[in-house]
Amino acid sequence: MRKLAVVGAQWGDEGKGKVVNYFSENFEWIVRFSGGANAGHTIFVEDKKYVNHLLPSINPRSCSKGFLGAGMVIDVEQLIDELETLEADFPGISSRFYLDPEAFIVLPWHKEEDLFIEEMREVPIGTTGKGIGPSYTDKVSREGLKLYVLFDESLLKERLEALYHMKRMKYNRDFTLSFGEMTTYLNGLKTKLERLSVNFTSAVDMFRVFRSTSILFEGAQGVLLDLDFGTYPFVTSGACMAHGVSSVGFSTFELDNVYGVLKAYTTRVGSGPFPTEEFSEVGNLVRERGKEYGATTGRARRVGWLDLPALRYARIRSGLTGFVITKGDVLNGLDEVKVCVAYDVEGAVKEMPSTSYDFFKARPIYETISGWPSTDHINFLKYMTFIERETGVEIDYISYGPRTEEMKTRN
Ligand code: 2SA
Ligand code: MG
Repeated sequence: MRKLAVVGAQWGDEGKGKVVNYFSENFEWIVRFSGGANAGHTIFVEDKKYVNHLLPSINPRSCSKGFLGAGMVIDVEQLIDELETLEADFPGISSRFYLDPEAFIVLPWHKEEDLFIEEMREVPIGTTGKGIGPSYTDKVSREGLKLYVLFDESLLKERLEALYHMKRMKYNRDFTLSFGEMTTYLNGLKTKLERLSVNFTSAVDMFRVFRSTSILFEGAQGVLLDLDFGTYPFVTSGACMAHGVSSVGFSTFELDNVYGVLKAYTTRVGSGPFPTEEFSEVGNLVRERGKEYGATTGRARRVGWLDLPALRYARIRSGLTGFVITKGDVLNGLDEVKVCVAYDVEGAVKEMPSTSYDFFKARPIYETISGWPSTDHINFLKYMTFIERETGVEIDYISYGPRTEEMKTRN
């Protein structure tokens, strides 16, 4: 049965939610494998817009199911909010979501920590403030709380107490919620989750089911924000590339396709290198037209031209087998469009950065091409052919608007 991964090919916000939602009809399971409520995946059901931060972008109208894998960090309160929003329109939908009990919990302490660590940084990363970094930090340093602790009273007490102790020692400060308040808070969330009839089932127990069914793996953020291969340290703390499927028990060799979602231009939220950033009026125009504001934080996104060296890098780092291009329509009507074809890295021309550090030193070398009045126009077709030739990856699908149905195959 078919296995497809959809990942962001740039710095996130390429339109993965919409793309996943388009494909979701043909998949039994939609699986999120990394990240947390820092993501903002927008889907439309008829005219109504839903922004999911944690829930996989299942199609509420079909019978597909969603799985939240062990590589995720889960803000349980946010999860309940999202479930309740969907429940109001699709009663019973919670029972179509499954959580791996091995996933980590994002606590209010983590969100608080996220904010004050940002204040302490000489150059803030521009995080979403959703507690992602601190929660993954606790995971790696072995102080984190996995979801299963919610269901064992004495274990919860033991782990929470140890964590609270560590945090207060480490930062020499108090947190808004005390240890006792946090226990009450988590017990309240547990009761709500039980009422919502969401499932707790590990990927181990899903092994057979997952092998015999179709799965769409829904990536979060984009390759260039990946903890290992993005523009470190200006990255998120999770896996943004297809290798993240290993946390659900899959090898990337089991994937039939890895689609990179590619926006016809580039955006980035937060700090860090962005070689093709455009500060001119055109940049502002694209931001307004493309509604380039964070789906989670509402922050204005930085906007720039398409960056081919970055895409070549993304292709190799993430083993992309195809592209889905989005938002070409946002550039409709521009006389000219610039494309970065190579970088000047300290005087040397490079087609592709060798390491993530090259992004910090890169100056874009542009080619200017003619714009298009609509995405059906020959100039947009030429633009796509140019991208394909220059990256060696075919564009298989074209999205020409925010709605799920506004999508067609390339040929
Ligand atoms: P974090 O919060 O620790 O993951 O932040 C670290 C960096 O990762 C960036 N990041 C994102 N970039 C684009 N889109 C994201 N999701 C939201 C959206 C963001 C929003 O869909 O618009 O609403 O602001 C996302 N999540 C994390 C972040 O900007 C930092 O650079
Ligand atoms: Mg987004």
